[in-house]
Amino acid sequence: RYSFFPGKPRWPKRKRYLTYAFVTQNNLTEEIKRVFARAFTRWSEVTPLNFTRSESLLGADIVIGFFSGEHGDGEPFDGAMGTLAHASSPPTGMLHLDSDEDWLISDGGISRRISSVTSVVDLESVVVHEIGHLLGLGHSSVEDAIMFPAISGGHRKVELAKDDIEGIQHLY
Ligand code: TQI
Ligand code: ZN
Repeated sequence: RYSFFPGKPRWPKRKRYLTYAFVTQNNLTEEIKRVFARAFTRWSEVTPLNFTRSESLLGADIVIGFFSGEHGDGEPFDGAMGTLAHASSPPTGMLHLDSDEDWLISDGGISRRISSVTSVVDLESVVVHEIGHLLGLGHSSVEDAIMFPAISGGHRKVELAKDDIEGIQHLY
């Protein structure tokens, strides 16, 4: 079953429009930005929340970036595999991804790697999971849930399960 963080933190009721911005030093392609847009849409379809991309980092509710190793938040990334990404719980919005993963970008059936290391990790799958954390969901014990804390290498799992939807609709 779904779970929440201690104290059940969530974005405040008055905030139905959340903005997200990408850190500028990453220079992400539109193709990669579309992966994030699709992942946000999966959650906005089942909640009253709306996500819009902001060109300005200042004032953005959610800041997204790829980082390698130590990157200033006390939770360094660890190279290929191990930790893939981490996100804060509401009402802080940071989504960090480990740039040392061999991220798989699936867009319209075409898959491509953006880095050169060994095991591939599907970017959209990880982003959908991390957005769940950003919105206040903890891990789920239901194996086919997005919030289940395991995913097989190269596997794509992007559709919210009934359990994810029930969890997020309990919060929003
Ligand atoms: N990062 C962990 C995660 O997002 C960070 C974490 C560990 C965590 N314990 C936690 C977050 C407890 C909230 C509460 O789960 S990760 C997956 C998996 C990771 C793991 O890099 O290990 C996904 C990121 F395991 F589900 F596949 C994304 Cl999808
Ligand atoms: Zn998780």
